[in-house]
Amino acid sequence: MWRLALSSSRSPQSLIVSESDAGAKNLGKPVEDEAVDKNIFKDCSKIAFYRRQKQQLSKKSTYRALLDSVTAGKESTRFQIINEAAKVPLLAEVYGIEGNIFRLKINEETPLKPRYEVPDVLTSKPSTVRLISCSGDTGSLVLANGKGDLKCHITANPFKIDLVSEEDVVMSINSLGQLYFEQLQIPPKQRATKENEEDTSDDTTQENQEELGLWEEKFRNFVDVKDNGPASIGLDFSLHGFEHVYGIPQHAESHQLKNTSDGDAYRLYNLDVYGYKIHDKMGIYGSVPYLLAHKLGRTLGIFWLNASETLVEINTEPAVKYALTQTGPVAAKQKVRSQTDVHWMSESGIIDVFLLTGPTPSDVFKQYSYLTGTQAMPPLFSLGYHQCRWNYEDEHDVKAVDAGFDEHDIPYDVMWLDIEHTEGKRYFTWDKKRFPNPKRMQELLRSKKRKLVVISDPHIKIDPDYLVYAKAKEQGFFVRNHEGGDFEGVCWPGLSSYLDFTSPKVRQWYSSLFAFSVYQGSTDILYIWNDMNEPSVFRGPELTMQKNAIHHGNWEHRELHNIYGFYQQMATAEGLIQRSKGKERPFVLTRSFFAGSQKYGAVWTGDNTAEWSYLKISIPMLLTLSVTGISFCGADVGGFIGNPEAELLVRWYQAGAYQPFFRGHATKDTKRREPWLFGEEHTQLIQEAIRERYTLLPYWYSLFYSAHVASQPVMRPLWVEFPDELETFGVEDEYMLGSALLVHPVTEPKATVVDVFLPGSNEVWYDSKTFSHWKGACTVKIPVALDTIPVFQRGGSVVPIKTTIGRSTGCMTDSPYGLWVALSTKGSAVGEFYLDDGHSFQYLHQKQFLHRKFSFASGVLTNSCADKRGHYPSKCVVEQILVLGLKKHPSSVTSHSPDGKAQPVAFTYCAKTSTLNLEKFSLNIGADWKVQIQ
Ligand code: NBV
Repeated sequence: MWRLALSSSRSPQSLIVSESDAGAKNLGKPVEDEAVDKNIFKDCSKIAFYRRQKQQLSKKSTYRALLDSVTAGKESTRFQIINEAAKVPLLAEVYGIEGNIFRLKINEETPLKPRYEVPDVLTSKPSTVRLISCSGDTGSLVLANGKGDLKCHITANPFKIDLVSEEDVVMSINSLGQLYFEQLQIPPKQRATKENEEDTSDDTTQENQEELGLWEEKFRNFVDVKDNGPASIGLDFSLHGFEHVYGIPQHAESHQLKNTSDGDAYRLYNLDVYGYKIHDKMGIYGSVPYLLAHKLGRTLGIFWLNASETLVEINTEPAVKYALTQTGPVAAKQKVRSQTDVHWMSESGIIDVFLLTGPTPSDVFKQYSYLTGTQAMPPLFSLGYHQCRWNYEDEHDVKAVDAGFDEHDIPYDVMWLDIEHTEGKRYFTWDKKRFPNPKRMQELLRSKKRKLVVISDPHIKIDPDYLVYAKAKEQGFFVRNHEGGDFEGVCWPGLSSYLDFTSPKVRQWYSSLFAFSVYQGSTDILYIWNDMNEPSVFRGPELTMQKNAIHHGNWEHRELHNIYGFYQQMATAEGLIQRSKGKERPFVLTRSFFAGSQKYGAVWTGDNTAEWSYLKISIPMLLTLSVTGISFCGADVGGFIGNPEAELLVRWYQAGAYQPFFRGHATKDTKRREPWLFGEEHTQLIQEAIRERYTLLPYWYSLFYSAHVASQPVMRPLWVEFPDELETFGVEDEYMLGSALLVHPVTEPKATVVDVFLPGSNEVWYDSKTFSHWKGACTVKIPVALDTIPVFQRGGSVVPIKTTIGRSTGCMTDSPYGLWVALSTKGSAVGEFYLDDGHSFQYLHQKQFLHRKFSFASGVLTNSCADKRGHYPSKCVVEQILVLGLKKHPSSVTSHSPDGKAQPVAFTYCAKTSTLNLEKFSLNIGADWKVQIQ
């Protein structure tokens, strides 16, 4: 049984209150500027299944495949594997999946009871392709995909699988013999009663029992009683020729994964870590058990579909090794192929792993989204700027802040309300004193085409008079404790129960709470934020739920911990869709997430700190999320904890304006920091940064469309765009937005210059402000003042922009467009543009969208249709075209409109910067036209 921790910690993690405080107003307040108390959280040495695997693996008992057991089914090829320790063989299944994916499943053939297989993550049952079994020798089996260019070469003894692509072994599985599988056992107590049937003698001492944590595991004052006993699994993957691996968010770490030393694995365990430490591999709010590897000529993915606590060890051996020569004792250089070994370990479940074979980064993105879905198409407003604070106090405060934006001519789209807007942290209610008339407040926002987001956490205050609680209680919708009662834990409202979002019935019911008739005071401009859904449980072990709490289907929490938050966001998004009768796109921000969360909305990086180092690490953190499918991600601008100085705040706005989810947020005890509170100069700088965001909205929206339909991340590490350039593989202080813009945010105080790496020997790059240009494959020193945001446009691209900024995205619907055409070294450029109504599903169901293509070649810019299926009438015109890199002063510029009319276009040309500016131009964005430059 679990006992409560008596936390002696003074850290912010001790938002933990004494029992008597539970439900009272003073729920403990964060202690500012205090580092994370890491003792609250486990490191590897405190994790029993880690210790067991290490201990057992050192004994080197290898598995062998029983190849005479092979059966080739319609979907998969199955065979048994066994080692001396295993009582019965395991069943291995290899599947070929459409799009050059292999799936390997290993489970017990007939476990004592079913083991958890993660549901609801795969978008649909992946289509299998038949694998052809080619003759191996007696000790091996070769399975090939249809074309025969990809093969799984299975060696019987010791059991190993090589993934072979065109005769090249790209990956080996279990070549290090780390396959580990704890088969379910009868609990010792029951075993003892069956004395005669089995030998019950236990060779392990009490001490060793504790060390192994088989049926019980202690941590601080908590005891985890494990009814199912040990059930952990593990497997190793050797990636041949790979030195660069990425992914497995969420960690406050570098984009490129680091080697782990013993006891320092990347942990995937969703936890609420206030002010998390940076450059640390501890688990924070979300988990995507998906790793990418890249080398020249190939990108691979390993998707480990398991929702229990997971650890990942990485070991990269570079390409050059020193070895003794055979002829003498002198150390000599010996060229060996580099290799990265990845070792996955999970507490329970089965081995279910997808091998994504690429070969390009773009192929791997498609393969992963084929399995887990693409980024949801966000409503346009959600790409604008969001203003949040814990808390905007009352309606009056909201009104004043909203007005502040207009007074300072700063666009913004969304006002956010944190937990204090509710009646005693009862979600779906309003504090009557502070927010007596929520509809009136929303009407005010609506009048400026702005929106409201309010918070809705998964814990529900235990209060029989609270309707949400009463209904959920009555229907048995809460997670249960080990003893069978409702699980109770302390969170913001005091003693609370937690909705069991893993149950489809609970999700359906929760979704129904968002109906306008049920959620009093809500209107169609209100959207949702799911916080604390790791789930966060004050005074729980590691501030989360006991692992032996019970969910729908009688599954223990340990089986599915990492997917709990995913389900809440799923139910919330569904609720918002339903309230509009299926018409409107939802917007839901979640703190906790899992593989596939991209289908339901946006993710942010939680409680960061107002320090330069946190601004800096936001880039790799977001890049990692982006390559693992979650394009709509951001970090709290300004840093949630603490008070940023004006310079840091300005730099953070500048960086945030170029990150996908753009929200300013601050914790309770910080000083107010609305953009206009730092003096005129800084107000203007922040205003400019936000306005740049709005200028680029058409580009952002088009990129999100490409993420949605073509699986390409919005924010891309350089290696994704330049996969053949080694120099890009480790870059994480700059990145690409789509394929056209390179952004290098300033993340150092008092910077006067930044070193910007411009990749690609065939590329030319243009400074987006000064229009200076450089050939690629060099590092340039860019002088920066406080108003500089280093952004470079890649030659060969066309970027659509808005030329007039309004108060919010909604106010800009009819405003004109501009095109930034940056010519390549060959004098050409291409780009795309996507538009729809910005809020409904009509783009999907009625094909009401506009997808255009711009191309520039031989002096002619053409606007043509990129997708004939789409139709969307737009009155908007392109009124300005800027051509960068035009070497020659044109003699004339003529536009050719759809009706065949040719008209001269007024232009200015600057020889110094080689730029041509077409103004007073006016042609419909959705029409076919040409502009000829002579
Ligand atoms: O709801 C309050 C905060 C919220 O503002 C923040 O963004 C979340 O990450 N929430 C965490 C709970 C309390 C944090 C101390």
